[in-house]
Amino acid sequence: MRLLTVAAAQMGPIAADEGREAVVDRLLALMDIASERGAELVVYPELALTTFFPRWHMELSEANHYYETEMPGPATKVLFDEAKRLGIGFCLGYASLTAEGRRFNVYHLVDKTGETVGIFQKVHIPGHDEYESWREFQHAERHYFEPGDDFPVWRAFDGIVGMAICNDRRWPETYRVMGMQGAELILIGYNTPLHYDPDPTQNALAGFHNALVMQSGAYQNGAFVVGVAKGGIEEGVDSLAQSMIVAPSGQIIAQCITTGDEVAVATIDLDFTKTYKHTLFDFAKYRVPDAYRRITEQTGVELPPEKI
Ligand code: CDV
Repeated sequence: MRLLTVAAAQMGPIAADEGREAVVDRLLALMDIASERGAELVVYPELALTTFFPRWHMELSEANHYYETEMPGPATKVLFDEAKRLGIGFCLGYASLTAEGRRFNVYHLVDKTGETVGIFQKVHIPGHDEYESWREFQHAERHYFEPGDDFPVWRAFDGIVGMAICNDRRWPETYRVMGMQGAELILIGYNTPLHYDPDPTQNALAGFHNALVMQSGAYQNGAFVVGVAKGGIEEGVDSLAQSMIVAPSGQIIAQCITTGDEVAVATIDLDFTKTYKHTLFDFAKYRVPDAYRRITEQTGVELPPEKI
């Protein structure tokens, strides 16, 4: 058995004028609760240090204060220090502005000693680039972020760990690319408004779709998934909560019940992934790459070789 106690540290709204120090205090409080409940890894949401600023369209230069230019930085170092003191790892979502001026929506995985394991850059950037006046609120992520181009996995926490951010979770290849690298634990942070302007008929299905994609991704790749929301009404926009921990069976084994700051904890056995990876989803035995290649030849739609 390879037991690991993981915590989904859901957050309620972060106000636009809530300073980094106040937000980090909330993250520390969640970390302490997770640690008291035995967690060895605490997972925070997407953009966990700021409000979800892509709901507004502004000049990039006006948005710079929403980005981190270093991690840890002056306000976040205490999080790394406390994690090291408690011997707990964490995964933190934030907006990153690199020294070269590149902007990414990232997830940063830190081990129990406070050392960085890896940084993932969100691949599927949803929404739009230009201001769109017909929307109730903007979802201008394509204005604020460029896409990453890979779903790597890392050896950490005695297992194989991958990361994804929000819209990535709706795409099967997100899980499959990591699954093909043996991912046993997939960490996902999200901010999902309950109102979807391009097609409001989907509004009532937000919770269903959230569970559907994460439960399917876990099951079809024999992996645990930890999905963590920033929920509740933030700057007038209501967002889905329902953070959850999903087993390779596709079953939800822990779930948040509020829309605010809350911790859901589960002790998982990473060896349980074999129950699916070595049976129904034995990729080496049952996948038929030639069939995918034939489809590619017939349709002309090319898949990169590593994805088939
Ligand atoms: N932050 C996100 O990526 N949100 C998206 C939008 C499209 C609602 C999501 O897939 O949840």
